[in-house]
Amino acid sequence: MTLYHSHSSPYVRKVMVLAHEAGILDQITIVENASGTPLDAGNAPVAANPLGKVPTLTRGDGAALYDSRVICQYLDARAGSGFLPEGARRWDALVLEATADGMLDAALLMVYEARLRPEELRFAPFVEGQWAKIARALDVVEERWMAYLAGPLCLGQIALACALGYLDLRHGARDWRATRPALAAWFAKMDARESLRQTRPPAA
Ligand SMILES: N[C@@H](CCC(=O)N[C@@H](CS)C(=O)NCC(=O)O)C(=O)O
Repeated sequence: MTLYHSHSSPYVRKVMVLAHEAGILDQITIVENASGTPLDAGNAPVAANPLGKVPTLTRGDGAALYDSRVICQYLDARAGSGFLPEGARRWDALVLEATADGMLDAALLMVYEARLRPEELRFAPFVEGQWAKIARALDVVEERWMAYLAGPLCLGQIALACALGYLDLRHGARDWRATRPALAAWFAKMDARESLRQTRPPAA
């Protein structure tokens, strides 16, 4: 399998953490710096993924898989690692992943607004609206998800850890930990896992 990769992409990191935890990293060949932006596809694998995004995974038979949710489920099924649990926990895992990915989508839009849009066209309420989504999601995790987070590792938890890592990388000044001590404590433990340590993004 070949993974189109970018060291700063939190969605790629989800896939790498899952592959690491599932013990199948050695089955994946990495194509580094394979990303682009909505303005310039750059090195993005557009032939395999018309959306021009990473992560994209090509299988041995040539089929391309995207996005990170599909790739994570594929790798989990292939490895038999059970990070997408059966039973009631399955829906919790998927909702947690959707919540984490939604935070990432909002966080990335904030970055694109600052990086890609000319200064005179920037719209601060749009940026603050994205942060409001993230803040609400963080509050919900702090208030309702801590018991779930104490349970066995799942792909929702992996996605959440990657989302929190990305908030630290790109939006550290917003200090998400200030009013979410339980989540901060969970992340401190999670972030110390070898899979998270091995996939740390380069400093901003
Ligand atoms: N929903 C996708 C999001 C992937 C994504 O947005 N990746 C970014 C890099 S962090 C990208 O490739 N952006 C290029 C673009 O939007 O054109 C996933 O979960 O894989």
